[in-house]
Amino acid sequence: SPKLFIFDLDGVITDTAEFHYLAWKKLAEELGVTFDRQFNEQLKGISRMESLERILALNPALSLTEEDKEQRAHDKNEYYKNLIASIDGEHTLPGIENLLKEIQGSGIKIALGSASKNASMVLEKLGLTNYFNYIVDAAKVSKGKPDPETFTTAADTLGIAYSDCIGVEDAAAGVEAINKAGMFSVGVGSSDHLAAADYIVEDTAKLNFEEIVRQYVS
Ligand code: B16
Ligand code: MG
Repeated sequence: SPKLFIFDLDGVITDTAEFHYLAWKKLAEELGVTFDRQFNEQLKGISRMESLERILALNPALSLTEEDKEQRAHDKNEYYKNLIASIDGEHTLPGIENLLKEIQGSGIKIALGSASKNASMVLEKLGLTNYFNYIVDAAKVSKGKPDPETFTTAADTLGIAYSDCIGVEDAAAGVEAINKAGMFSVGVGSSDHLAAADYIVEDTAKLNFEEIVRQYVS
């Protein structure tokens, strides 16, 4: 059986993915760049600066100085923090807290593997910090998803073999990172984006502990 579950944050534990989208959309509009949900899929799991670079690439006529880029990334984070200021446990996605309880109850460790610099704050607001044995956020890794470092760092720190780990992700870049780490990947969302996952469920309500373990073992 598995020894460690590693959860992505945005889009898996809570729907801050929607707030990231709204914050980027506001910033993109200020830059005069058209930005839609389809394009936003490419930003999921990607770091703040890399996301900005991808948005800027939509309009090759734009050329920003490094200083301006820093300012724009900062602005986006301010919009994002305003949007998440009032979130609480009600914002935990369906089935997640119960799943965390079951995993913890069965003696399996739990880690967070997030590309967000705001990860610890969000977990705290949701009241879920106590379920986690370790938190990997953007400050702990040098290479973001799809590099496997976010996930391998969690396993290495807790002393667990990669083959004993299950990663749960809503982003294509995240699933790729889990697969590259040699872990079992669970994708949450549409198979259009997540076809590479070892096991896919439509939404978090369909994440069932016993079923995930069955899929992992088989
Ligand atoms: P921040 P995850 C990722 O979090 C988000 O999916 C991505 O949209 C965001 O740009 C990234 O964190 C950086 O977040 O600006 O808060 O540092 O999905 O890996 O939990
Ligand atoms: Mg995510």
